[in-house]
Amino acid sequence: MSNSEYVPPKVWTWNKPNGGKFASINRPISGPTHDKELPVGHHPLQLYSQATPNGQKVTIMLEELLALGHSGAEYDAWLTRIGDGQQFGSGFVAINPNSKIPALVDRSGPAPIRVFESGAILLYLAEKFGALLPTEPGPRAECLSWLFWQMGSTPYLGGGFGHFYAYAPEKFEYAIDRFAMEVKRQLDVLDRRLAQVPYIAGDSYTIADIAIFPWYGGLAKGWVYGAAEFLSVQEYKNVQRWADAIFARPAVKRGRMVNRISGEPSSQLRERHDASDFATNTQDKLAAAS
Ligand SMILES: N[C@@H](CCC(=O)N[C@@H](CS)C(=O)NCC(=O)O)C(=O)O
Repeated sequence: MSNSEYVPPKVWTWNKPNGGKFASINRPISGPTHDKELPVGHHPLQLYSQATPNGQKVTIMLEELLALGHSGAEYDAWLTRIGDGQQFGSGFVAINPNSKIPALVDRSGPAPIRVFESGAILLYLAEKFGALLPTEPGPRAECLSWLFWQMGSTPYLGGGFGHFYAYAPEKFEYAIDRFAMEVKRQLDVLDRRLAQVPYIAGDSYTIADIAIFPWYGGLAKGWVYGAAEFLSVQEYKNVQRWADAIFARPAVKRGRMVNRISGEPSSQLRERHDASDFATNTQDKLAAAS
């Protein structure tokens, strides 16, 4: 496949795999591919997810809420293996018609409430527990502006830069240049903001930090796409300082482990059903016990 020879046909048709890393799960149609009910645990909140940056936002939020003493934030985190297409099971599609993790069901009330889209989940939880979202109109607007900034900006980092830098079957200079430029611009937006304030929304830690950290903190720390050197991330000193401060939080460390299926076995808590699971059910402990 040579990109320079490609002439788009009059009408696009889905007649061949595109060869990219996720070719086997990409489809131009939505809806379930198979019947599969979702498991339900005992806690009020049921999360179906994987520890990608979007998944981490929610598990970090839930661990932060529990650390603040909100026992109603107890949750079961079920692993949804997106590489295996589990997001296309009928039960998953019923709670997220967009077939993407994370998806949450709140079963604490008379009828279950489904929430999908990580930004909507963060907002739902912040409002439900009255936490990590300022109540004053000005700070609240600032927090929500940055939350929605993340939701709108990150597709250029993930679907744009990450896809062409790390996953596409060939390296296309045009695409990598275009998205590297945009991602560096985004990092500069954050760096200038964080030169003025300790946290993204101002003086306090909020859902804006929780939304932005797994992507841009992860990029700054070299965890995302292995692109730290390529993007000269060490230049963004304020982003680095902020990322270090967020990563130092125990709830952030725990949240990053939940539904993780790669990396050090001791960092992988594939399913979380109880706070004690962090001490007893990580992959290293399970391997030692078997
Ligand atoms: N805007 C969505 C994006 C979610 C998303 O892209 N999830 C990815 C993992 S990070 C996924 O489930 N991919 C599986 C697929 O596309 O089939 C959100 O923030 O929740």
